Order: sequence, then structure tokens, then C-alpha cells
Amino acid sequence: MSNKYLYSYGLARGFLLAMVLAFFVQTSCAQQRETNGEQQIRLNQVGFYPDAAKTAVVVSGKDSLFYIQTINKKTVFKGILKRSVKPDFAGNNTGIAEFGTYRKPGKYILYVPGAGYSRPFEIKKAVHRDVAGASIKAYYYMRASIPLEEKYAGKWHRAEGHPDTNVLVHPSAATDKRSAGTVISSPRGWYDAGDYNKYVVNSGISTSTLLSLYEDFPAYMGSVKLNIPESGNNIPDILNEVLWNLRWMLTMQDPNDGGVYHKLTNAAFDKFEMPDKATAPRYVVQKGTAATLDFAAVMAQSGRIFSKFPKELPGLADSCLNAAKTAWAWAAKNPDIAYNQEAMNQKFSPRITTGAYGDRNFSDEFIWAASELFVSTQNPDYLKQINLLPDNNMPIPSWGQVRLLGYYTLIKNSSSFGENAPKEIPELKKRLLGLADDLIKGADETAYQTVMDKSARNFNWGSNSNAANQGVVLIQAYKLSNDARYLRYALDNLDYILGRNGTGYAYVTGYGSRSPMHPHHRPSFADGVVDPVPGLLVGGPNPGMQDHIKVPSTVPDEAYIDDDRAYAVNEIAINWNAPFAYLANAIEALQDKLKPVN
Ligand code: 9MR
Repeated sequence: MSNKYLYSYGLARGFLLAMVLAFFVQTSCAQQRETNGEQQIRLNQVGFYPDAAKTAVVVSGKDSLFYIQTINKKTVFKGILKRSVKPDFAGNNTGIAEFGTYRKPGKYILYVPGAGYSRPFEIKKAVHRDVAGASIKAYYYMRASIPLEEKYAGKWHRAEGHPDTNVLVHPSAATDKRSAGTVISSPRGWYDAGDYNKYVVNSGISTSTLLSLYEDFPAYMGSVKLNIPESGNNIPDILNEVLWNLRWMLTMQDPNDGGVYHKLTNAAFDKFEMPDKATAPRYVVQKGTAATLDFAAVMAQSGRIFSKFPKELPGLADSCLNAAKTAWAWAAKNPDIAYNQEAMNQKFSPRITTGAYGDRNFSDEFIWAASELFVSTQNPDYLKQINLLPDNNMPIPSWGQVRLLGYYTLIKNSSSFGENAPKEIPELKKRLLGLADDLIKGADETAYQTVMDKSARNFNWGSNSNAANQGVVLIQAYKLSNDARYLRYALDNLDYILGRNGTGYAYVTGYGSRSPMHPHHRPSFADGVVDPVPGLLVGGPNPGMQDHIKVPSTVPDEAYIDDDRAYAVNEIAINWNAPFAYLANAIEALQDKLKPVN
């Protein structure tokens, strides 16, 4: 045997030994603790701002050093993991890596001996700009009644679906002037979610959240270009996109009495096919108090915002404001008409089995609509007709709970009220800051260092939208107080959504290195393109299993599966994307205000 042979034999044997060892180290760690097959280190897979806090979480939580390394594994920063004060929902404490003081832009990985490597991440300015823009562009992909051309939609181009120019008045919505079977035209709008129906209640909060994003950050949002058909028309693209839905919403009001149909829908959900193939008859169904008030609120807000574009959109602002007033008048006369789909189906046919968005309590819708109408008209009568503070609660917004949307609007416009200022304004401000303080209290003790992580109650259907809406509360609190602490916790919830969480998923399609590939979204399933439509936030962990698809774990923050049948965790929806869009874009707009270290 020559020396040369011996040498390479030795090398090969050493290499083999190292491989075997590495295998054992890997598997023993993996057995130690692993959820959904994901690595043990969880962080925002999109990345971090150079001058802001940077946090990663190691699920195994042993005392250890952590290393920030370049992609070529050169160590550039070293720190000590801190053990979380509280365990996660599965009962394990985590290790927390803080590296806010490392600021150099670049591409990195985080390494923890025994736990392995994180997914790669970037440090750079404007690190969320792309995902933030994509979360608004997502609405373009959700448009009904228009073909998506390749020059705007790329590989997700598709034929037009649901022209909605021949929509039938359902017997539940019949009046003398519009009898059952009357054909109305109600084109445009966004599909609600994984399904192809259009629901006014859910459209209301979604549209308003995007309008507020523009209203709160007009300069930044003016700079966000989306490459949609209307781009370049002198109207900010976010407003161009909102207009697609707003013009549909306007058609949902019965011009004869001001009431608003609850939804435009098929009788039953479509199959999993492309929208142009889904041609079942469509109906507008029963008018209701929630839909009418949500409509009034959005139209009042629109009247205010679009009045700044009189040349580009002549007459639109006035039409919106008039629509808001007639809707309000209808609701004042019909203050308690719930949409109860079961009761409706006992009386009328065809039976309607699509999403209900049923709500029985309208005090929050009255507060929201009255607030928007008051701010847009400066007429104090709207607020006099309602009880602005029915109790001490400050509920995080959702499709059925819109009270805070009214409070946000009153607070941020309060300097313009003059003698009409409602006496409750100081109390509202106090409550908003109180809510933000309650949210951030104890977040630093949690296993993932987030507000989201504080309570198992956050993990219901659409849990990711709770993380986003908590973020919106914190941004509103920052805008009111200028206290940068609130911003940091808003950023933490953004980190949660993008990977620092119990599953290690970045929950937005197309962003991060582990994101959903099989959302419950008909076009993503049926279009023959491997990648799902980008920029869509999935519902996220929810142990409820209302879809009867088994999740790998029922631990609240781990109850998730990337399966297109699993609509209770992996659907997408316009009311979930909107607060995410708000949070991601607001953080981009405010990135220079973020504090370097925790
Ligand atoms: O987001 C809605 C969730 O809060 C409800 O618990 C659930 C069941 O009623 O419905 C969700 O909304 C769905 C709607 O009814 C139809 N389109 C898809 C929506 C997202 O799953």
C-alpha cells in the first residue's frame, strides 16, 4: 500500500466517521424536540433591519452560545442564549438569541451547537418592502370580473372569472321594486378567500383596513408601485386596488331603499377549479344591519379619502358619501336585522350554504359607521344616535367586531373636530394606550417573545390575523404616543408571522424559505403552477379542526398543516391579508423609528 493510498484512505475514513457522527448529532437533536419537521431555530425568514432589534428563538432552550455566521459559515457575532421565563404552549422553555447590536447588512445564518442552523436571513434596510407590497398585490390576484394578464400577473395569469353582470335577486332579498329573480349587475370586487363568493361584511373590514393604511401613511403608500392595470394613473396603487372592490360594493346597495345585500354568492361552494370554469348561478341575498353599517362606514371613509382626487375621480367621493348616508338611514330604521342563514333557508330556496358571516350584535357596527360618518361630514348627530362607550372592552378587530375601527378613526382625526369634538375623546385615547400596554405586558416573558404568544385564545380560526391586528393596535398606539416601545412589539408580531413561531413557517405564500405551498385557495390549487399565488397570508394555527383534517399537533401554536383541504388553518382571506398588509407596510414606513436594541 503506498503512502498516498494510506493517506487518502485515512481521510476517507475520517470523513465517513464525521458523517456518521453528524448524523447521530442531528437525529438525537431532532428526536429531542421537533415540530412539523422544522429546524429548531425560529426567526423571521425575510430578515431584519440593520438598526432594529433582532431576535431568534431556539426551541430546545439549553444554555448555550449562539453564532451569527455568513453563508460561508464565517462567524461574525457571538452571544449567549437567554432562557425564556415562561414555557411555550407545549411546556418547554426556549432559548432566546438577541443580536440587535449586530448591524452589518448581508446574508446570514444563526448557528447553535446542538441545535443546528437556522434558515438563512438578511439584514438590510427596507427588508420587508417586497413582502409588504406583495400583500397588497395579492388583492389584484383576487379580482373577480377581469382576466389577469401575464404582464401584471406573471405565471399566475388567468382568464376572467365571474363577470357578475347577471346576478339574481334571491327570494330572501325580494322587494316590490326588485322581485325575486330580478337580474342585477354587480361586477368587480375581490373573491373573499379560497372561495369565489363576495361578502359585504368581510369586504367592509378588509377595504377599510387598506384605506386606513393609505390614510395613515400617505407618503409611503404613494411610493408603493404594484404593477396593476391602473398603475401610472396618478392615483396611488393601493387606492387603485381598493377601487376595484369599492365599485363592486357600491352595486350591493339597493338604490330603492339604501339597504345593502349581505353577500353575492353561489348557492353552494364551487369545486376546486379555476374561476372561469365556475359558472353556477349567483345571487344577492337578504339585506342586513351588519352589511349595511359596514358598507356605510367604508363609504364614509372613502368619501373622505377620494375627495383628494377630484380630477382623477370626478364625483366619486360624493357618490360614496351619499351611499353612506342612505345606508345609515336604512340601518337606523332596521337596527336589528341579523343574517341568519339557517332561518333564511327554512323560508326560501335555493338553500344558501356558503360562508355566513352571521353576527347578532350590531353595537360595534353602529359605533364604526357613526364614527366614520361623523369624521367625514363633521355632523355631530351621527354620534348622538349611538352609545360610543357601551362597556369597558377594547376588542381586537375581526369581521364581526369592528368597534376599534371607529375608535381609531376618531382618535386620529380628533385635532380637526373643533367645537364638535365628542367628550369621550380623552377616554378613547386613554383606552387605546391602555390596550396597547395590556398587550405588551408580559410579552418578553413568553417563549417566542411576542404579544401573539401570550394567550392560547389567540389561536382560533384565522389566528394569524390576530397577530396582525394586534400589530395594528400597537401601530395606532405609537402614532398616538410616539412611544417607540409599541413599534418594537409590532415588529415582534411581524417576526411571528414570518417564522418566529411554533411551527417555523413563514405564513405568507412566496416569502421566506419555508412558506405554505398548498393553501386552501382554488386558483393556487387549479392553475397548474407549482408555486401558490404570492403574498397571501394563511389562517394559521387553530386546534379546532373544523375541516376534519388532522393537524400534527393540537398544541395551540403548533396546530397547523400545509394542506389544501385544511381550510380551518390553511385558507387565505381578504380580512386576514389586510391587517398583515397594514402591519408590514406600516413597519416599512416607520423603520427608521425602530430602536436598535430591545
Ligand atoms: O373567517 C371566518 C371565521 O371567523 C369563521 O369562524 C368561519 C366559519 O364561519 O368562517 C370564516 O370565513 C370563511 C367564510 O365563511 C367563507 N369564505 C372563507 C372564509 C375564511 O375561511
